[in-house]
Amino acid sequence: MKNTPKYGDEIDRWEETMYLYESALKTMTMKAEMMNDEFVHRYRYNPIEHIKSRLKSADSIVRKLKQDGYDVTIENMNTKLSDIAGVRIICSFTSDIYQIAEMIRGQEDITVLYVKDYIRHPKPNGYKSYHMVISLPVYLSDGRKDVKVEVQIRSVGMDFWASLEHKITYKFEGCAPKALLQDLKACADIVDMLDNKMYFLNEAILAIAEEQKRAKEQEECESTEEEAKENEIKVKEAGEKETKEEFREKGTKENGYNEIQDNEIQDNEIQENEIQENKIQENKIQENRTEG
Ligand code: 0O2
Repeated sequence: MKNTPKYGDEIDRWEETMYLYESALKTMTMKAEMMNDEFVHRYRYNPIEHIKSRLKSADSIVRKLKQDGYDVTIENMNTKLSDIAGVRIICSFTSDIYQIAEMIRGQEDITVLYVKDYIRHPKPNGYKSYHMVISLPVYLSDGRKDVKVEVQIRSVGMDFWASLEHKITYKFEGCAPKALLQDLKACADIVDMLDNKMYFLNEAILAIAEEQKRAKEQEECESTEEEAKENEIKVKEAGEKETKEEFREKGTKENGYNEIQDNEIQDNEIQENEIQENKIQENKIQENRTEG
């Protein structure tokens, strides 16, 4: 690294600064993608619908600094603005938003500088979103730099409303007619209701799926138990049969018991049966006589 020129020697500070923000943006986007991948891998569920990222344009940076009463300098740009690098994470449900925020908070190399919860505390115009301004490290050849990134986490519904609201109100440069603003607020309330309905619908679907999974597991468990019992009986029967055969074989070997003797036993059994039948016949004749 001895002959490597320092950044300031080759490119101006603006480009270096923007390079840092761009790197931080890539890192944060990748982190969000990996969080989603982990969810899919662990729970077969993706809480993130999509991720958008943007670097604030030079025009917007200058406008915002002027608007807030600051001189347009790189120093002020780094210290007074928090959203030069912005990542927007669009989630399926409101509950996913807080889960993703927790996961971001839990990352060791991320420092949460401040949070603005416009979901629990919506803006008067109806704007809802969860904002986190974080700082994460970017590693350069001459060391580590901590860079600010604004992360906006919101639902599909909230994003739909904010995009259209931005487009509509932008045209009026802050002087939109009151009726239009009221309509936009009414739309925000509808979006809110839809978000809630979708959330409860999803909860109900998950509960049904969980119940079905449990029932299937129970069924499988019961059939395995039944199978085990059947197998036990089969094993027992096979064992008894084997013991009888072993006994017979043993007898053959030890006592000179042979097939001829086997036949003799069968003959005895037949004779015993005949005697039994004769007795039954005699009893019947006796009964008939008594009746007569
Ligand atoms: P763009 O073009 O999206 O970048 P801070 O940044 O915390 O010092 P600020 O700017 O008041 O102060 O922060 P805030 O309130 O968190 O808003 C930052 C961003 O949130 C905005 O950036 C918008 O993207 C979004 N936002 C905030 N309020 C609204 C709103 O009422 N409607 C819509 N559609 N978006 C909103 P920029 O720089 O304004 O715009």
